[in-house]
Amino acid sequence: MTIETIVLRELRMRLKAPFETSFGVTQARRILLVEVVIDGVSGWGEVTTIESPSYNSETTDTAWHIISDFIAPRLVGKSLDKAGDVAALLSAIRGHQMAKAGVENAVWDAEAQLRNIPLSKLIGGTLQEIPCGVSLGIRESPESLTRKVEEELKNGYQRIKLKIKPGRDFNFVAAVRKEFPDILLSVDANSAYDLKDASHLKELDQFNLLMMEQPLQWDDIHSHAKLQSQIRTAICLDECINNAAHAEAAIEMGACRIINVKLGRVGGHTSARQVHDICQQHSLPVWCGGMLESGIGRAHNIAMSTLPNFTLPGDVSASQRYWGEDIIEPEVEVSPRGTIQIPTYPGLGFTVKRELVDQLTVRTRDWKSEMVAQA
Ligand code: OSB
Ligand code: MG
Repeated sequence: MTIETIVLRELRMRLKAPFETSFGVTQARRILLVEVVIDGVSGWGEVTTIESPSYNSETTDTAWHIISDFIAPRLVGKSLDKAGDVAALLSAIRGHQMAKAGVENAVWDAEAQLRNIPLSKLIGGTLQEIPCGVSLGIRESPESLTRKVEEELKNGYQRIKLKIKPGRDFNFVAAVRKEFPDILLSVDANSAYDLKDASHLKELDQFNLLMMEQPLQWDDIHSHAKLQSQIRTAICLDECINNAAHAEAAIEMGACRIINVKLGRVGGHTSARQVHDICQQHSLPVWCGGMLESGIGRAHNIAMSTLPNFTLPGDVSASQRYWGEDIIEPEVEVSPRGTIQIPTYPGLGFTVKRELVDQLTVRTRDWKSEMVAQA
């Protein structure tokens, strides 16, 4: 497999509705797409950074810089045996997992197409369909949140996750739980609390939540271990886990009982598989997190979610919840039972709508290997 060309594109895509987390409101996304051409075949990846360094330390612009100045020049023209070799070629670049993942995952898509198998098979996936949940942004009132939960339950989603922050937590969760006593319900704080809030967070124990996601600092595993020993609700780590070593440390410290795997945050399919395996060895369930992705990132999430230890419903939901028109065909659809069928076509199993991608693109940069340039 020779990497002939790498194309980096930035797209502007407007969300159908604003999405509020403890760190801010998102309305328009700046999406980075990576296209790699390997032995004549195009593979696609998405860089899942958000616009500001408020989820982790990466942004759309840091990823553009790292891919442009370090990743693409290192990879273009290289010959590889398999996509699994990309991570080692990039290991001298510290951090920047989302930038690396966007490129590595494009190579995975290309390899699966070249081998004529679905990407889910190439990475070792076994599930034929995956269970889906939704992540609901912070809303103005407990009543409007409860109505939104009702709507998504009617759509079939198997698990509801509520974004919370100080002042928008107890009453909101209480209202939803009162109306829906038996649903799988969880909360995600995106690092909005402090260990000093332990007794406040303990109040949420009464709502029988499936989990409480990343209540404390984005990079502080140790404090989560202290909190987990004081509350009954299972802690799920998101922001804290960037690789398999972090997962192992968190598990051994007792910092969480569940881990959310995000392909971008852990650096791509190779690392995601390692995080998955460590959790499986310790009997910890995992699920697939989301970053308001376009269809391309969503398709990669679907493939990853077929690994056998993805036993809890993920945040991978239908394209039409986010976009007027998604950039893949068919769009991602969720069945009335709250599941996504795994595509059986080679690679990602969805077609990229190139014309729409071109219309939405605001900047492009490409790298061609010398052999292609001379031809
Ligand atoms: O913590 O899961 C998160 C969106 C942006 C940043 C962080 C998170 C999220 C989501 C969105 O919860 C989930 C989705 O893509 O639907
Ligand atoms: Mg989260």
